[in-house]
Amino acid sequence: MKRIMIWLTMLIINTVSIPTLSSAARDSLVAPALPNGCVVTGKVPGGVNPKNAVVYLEGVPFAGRPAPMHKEMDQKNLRFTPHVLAITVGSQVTFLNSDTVNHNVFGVGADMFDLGTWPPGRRRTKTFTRPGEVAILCNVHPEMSAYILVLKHPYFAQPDALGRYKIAGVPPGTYTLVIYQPERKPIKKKIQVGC
Ligand SMILES: [Cu+2]
Repeated sequence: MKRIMIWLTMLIINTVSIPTLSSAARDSLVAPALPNGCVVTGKVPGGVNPKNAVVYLEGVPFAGRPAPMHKEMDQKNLRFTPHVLAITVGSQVTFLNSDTVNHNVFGVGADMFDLGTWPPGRRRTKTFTRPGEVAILCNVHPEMSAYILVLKHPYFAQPDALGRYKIAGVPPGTYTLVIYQPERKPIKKKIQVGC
């Protein structure tokens, strides 16, 4: 309970307006920024592994398609890296194979696909056109798994190693801040954004 209170307090303190951000700050933590708008910052609560979390806002009005991204997911030491990846709908993810064995990539969930099996050093790319959670699996190694969260808007961020996040370009309003973690219930909190 105490931990939750600390987190809520931090959330309130940290939900402040910052009219401009340096491009370096934007690049490190922020999803594709929109011009103007407010910045929502905070820190995920203890007990949440920052590497496996995605923070996003629900209920922000957003028309049209968000800017597509191009990300990579590696397969190294029989693991997908990163384990959790957040992208906008329409984005591409290139799957690498940095191991010395063949790997396969297929997806289950919001998008069902099979990129097949390929040898070390090769790569294959998939465009994600359906929003939602996609579990990424390898049929050569059943123990391998990862998650891609495909979002219809740019109001999300993946926390840094310390759990800090920044979501930029948010219009003023009342929204639900969601901390997504695969295979766990999302943590939700109403927040007021103003700047
Ligand atoms: Cu594999």
